[in-house]
Amino acid sequence: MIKLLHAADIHIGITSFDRQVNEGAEYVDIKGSLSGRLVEVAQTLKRLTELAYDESVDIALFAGDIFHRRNPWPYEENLFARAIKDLIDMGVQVVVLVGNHEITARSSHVLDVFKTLAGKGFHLLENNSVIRVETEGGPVEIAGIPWTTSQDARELLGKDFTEDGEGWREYFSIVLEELASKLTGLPSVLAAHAYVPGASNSLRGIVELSGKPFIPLSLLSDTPFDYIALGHIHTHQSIPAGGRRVFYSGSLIRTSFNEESEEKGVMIVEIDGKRADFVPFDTVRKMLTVEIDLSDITSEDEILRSLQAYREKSEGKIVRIIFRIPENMPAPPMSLIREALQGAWHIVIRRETGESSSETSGDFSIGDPLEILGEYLDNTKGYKGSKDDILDLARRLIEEDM
Ligand SMILES: [Mn+2]
Repeated sequence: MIKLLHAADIHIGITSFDRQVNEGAEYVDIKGSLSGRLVEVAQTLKRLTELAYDESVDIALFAGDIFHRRNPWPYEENLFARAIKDLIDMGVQVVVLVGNHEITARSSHVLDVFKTLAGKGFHLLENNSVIRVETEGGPVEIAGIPWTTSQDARELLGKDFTEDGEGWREYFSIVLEELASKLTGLPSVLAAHAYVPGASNSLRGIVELSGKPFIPLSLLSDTPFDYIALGHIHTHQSIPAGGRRVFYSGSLIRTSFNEESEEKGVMIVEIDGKRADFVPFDTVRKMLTVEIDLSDITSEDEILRSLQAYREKSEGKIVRIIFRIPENMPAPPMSLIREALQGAWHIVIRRETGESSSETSGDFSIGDPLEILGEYLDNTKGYKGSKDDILDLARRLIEEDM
């Protein structure tokens, strides 16, 4: 039996809902205070390697977006390097697929540095290809489809390519056919960093796909792979594709309030067997949304009491407070909220009146990033003429950024 650990979307370096901490030096190799969310990622990666050991897995497959930024700090790279080393030391073959967060406009990307480990138990899937991986349980063939851009599709299909469902179907059917033709009948896995139709995000529902690169389900159902390991969508889920085992492992930590109620973890799979289990991790920071209606509450004492009811529940969590609030009333002061929920890890305030809503994180007010960018372009020499184009590009980047 050949055992696979499938993880994705680790996003090392993500700093949303962060705060600085002084502990965690045993996980992250820098001096002084450091990002608490980075420590969380490090602890979870540690759990991942322990699970790989306990389960005696043969292969650890990371289906893209290891890093959050295209230019991570050296200590963030070090974190992943250590995980690779731990896995290789215990005889696990490490396979890494390139995700959209790793891709740059240049031909080089952040995962390049790990290529020096090729042949030592490390394998990088950076273009559509099939590799053969020798494991203690026997050989396996792993096909990879890294994050795909319109440019990739245009290179293959020329100017016939259109950025819509038909275009992507044509592109991926050629890619999948070619990958399948390279298989020799060994146990096989397909790893893809991509959208597939029907995939959902637990709060927002089915992910909107118009214009985005996606692999049609019927193409996945028709492939011969024993297991399909997906990355990109952060909600862990099984994708119904003609009885095939197709899974998003989901992100390793909670990255937005859409994921508040989700478990985070990895898949443990017998490639040539039946097992495909999700294993949740307890090292992942929890989130809590609290809704308070202020239309009848006015005195600070009452507000304090209504918040204090959540004191215990909010302990150590990333807390979002939604105040339903009459139009002209200000949100309660942050100092009052902090006093009521002292043990909360990070507090985000959302103010909802009948017509509008706005969000405050800590003491800082966050506007719509596109609005802020627009304002910057208006006030900076040389950008005025191209404002709309830049905003359009930024909008696409933000939409892709998951
Ligand atoms: Mn992604």
